[in-house]
Amino acid sequence: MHFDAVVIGAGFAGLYQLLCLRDRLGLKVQVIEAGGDLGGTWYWNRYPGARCDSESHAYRYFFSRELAAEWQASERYPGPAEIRAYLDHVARKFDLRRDIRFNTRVAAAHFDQAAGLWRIQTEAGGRCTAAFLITAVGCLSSANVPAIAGLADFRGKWYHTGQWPHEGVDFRGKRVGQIGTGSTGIQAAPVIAQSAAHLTVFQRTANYSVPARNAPLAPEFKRWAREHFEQIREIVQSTLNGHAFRIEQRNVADVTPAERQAIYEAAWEKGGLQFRATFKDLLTDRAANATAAEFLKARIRAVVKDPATAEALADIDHPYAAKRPPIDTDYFETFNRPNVTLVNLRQDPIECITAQGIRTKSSRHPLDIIVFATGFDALTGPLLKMDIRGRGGRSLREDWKGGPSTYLGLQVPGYPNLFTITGPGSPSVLTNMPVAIEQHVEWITECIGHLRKTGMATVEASDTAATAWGAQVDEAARATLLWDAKHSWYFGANVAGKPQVFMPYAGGLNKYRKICQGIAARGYEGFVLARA
Ligand code: NA7
Repeated sequence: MHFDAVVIGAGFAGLYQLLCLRDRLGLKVQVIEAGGDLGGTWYWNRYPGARCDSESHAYRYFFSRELAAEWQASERYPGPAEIRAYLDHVARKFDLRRDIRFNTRVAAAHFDQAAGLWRIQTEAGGRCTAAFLITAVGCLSSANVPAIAGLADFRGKWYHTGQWPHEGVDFRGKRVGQIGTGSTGIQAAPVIAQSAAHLTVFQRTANYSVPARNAPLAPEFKRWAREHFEQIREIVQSTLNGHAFRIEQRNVADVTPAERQAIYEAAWEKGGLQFRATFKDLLTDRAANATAAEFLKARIRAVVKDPATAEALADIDHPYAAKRPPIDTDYFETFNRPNVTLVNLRQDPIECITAQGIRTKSSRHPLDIIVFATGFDALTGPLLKMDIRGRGGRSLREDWKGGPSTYLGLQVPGYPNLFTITGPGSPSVLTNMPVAIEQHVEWITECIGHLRKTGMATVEASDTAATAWGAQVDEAARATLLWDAKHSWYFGANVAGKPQVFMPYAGGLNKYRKICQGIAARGYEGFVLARA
């Protein structure tokens, strides 16, 4: 079967890409999705406490006012079920399901240079071809289960949060060990602790967290969001990170210490990622950042009653928000429960997993269940799981051995007509994802439309453009404190053997949007367009 375009993935990115290519350009499109239904990341992410950290009035599509008027989430932060219901609504409204094949995983995609098309093969052996191949595989969809010796011997059950059983896990009466205290672990621990007999949290790196302050949305807020759709869209499309709040234009040094304290307290009470937006230099100036870091550490010490536990939780080794900043519901309070223990792996590292549980250097922790909240092989992982081959059989796995090289996170030199939605080198994980996704999908759609109009068959990023873009991605990260947290997954540091390259573009979604627009306006500068 031949298609004009094959899209891999049926989450936010894949659905909108299908809609744009099929209904706006009139192409024959097939979406291939490994999961059993829509949702992408949210199809798999169903762990206890799972919730989006973006606020629901911003975590959605903005391309249709009518769609926005039809659907509103019920809470400040949407949970996985509500996100899936929203995507189901979108799919029904635009009749998308008929072009999606579920339960089908793409194993390989090879560019056939002679025929000028992509040959796609699924794990089950299905084949098809396409002029354009678009990956909408998500940035955080390839689960990272660390290779800890002895896991195969463990007699209890273990789960990774990103591959959670759909039927849920019953923690009642169970001794649970949770490894990982990133955004996911911080969401999961309070909920697991409510029903488990005992929860042991294994912490390698202490983390900041600000209360999410989730709550049902008040009718007045919902009305306001409905009536201010255009204004909210204007904000998400013009801010650095695609969220529906602007970053304050003051520096920390512009205010007195008392004013600063009051600003942090107000942001703490308000809750959410907006804490980051209190001052414009929080992510660029070490001294400015230290004031936020101290404020947050003081909060941990004030909440957590046991001094040793409080100290281990507040002993944070990186600037605030230099790693992805979590938001929580009663995370630090959870350590005051009698059934919760913290193990500080910096002092007492894991030696191995045994049949009975986890053995650290100084003690044994008998467990019935281990929860791996250990994150993802971010950005490159989902792409490199597939055997992608470009011109002359060159392989993406080989080409990216030293780290990903892309032009704008949209294309890879040597791989004509392959587009990577929110790929490495784009703002992606540093943003409110649906807004970054819409920008990419619309840019790709316009690019393919341009090729069709001008009778061109292929578009391919040039090597020079990709090299220059890589330097810009590096430079943008170096200008921020994100560069200081070398052990973050932004660098790929969480996956053993992964090259240490800062992957997302940290220059801001607003700036990036203008760069992409300019490149298209200048006749797709840096791309080579060719006839068949
Ligand atoms: P993260 O942010 O990568 O967090 C993973 C956590 O697991 C983090 O605390 C890691 O510690 C810890 N980890 C990973 N491997 C190990 C081993 N081997 N031993 C002990 N601890 C380990 O993933 P999340 O799922 O929380 O969040 C991912 C994103 O999803 C999030 O940012 C949102 O955008 C949504 P480390 O910090 O590496 O020392």
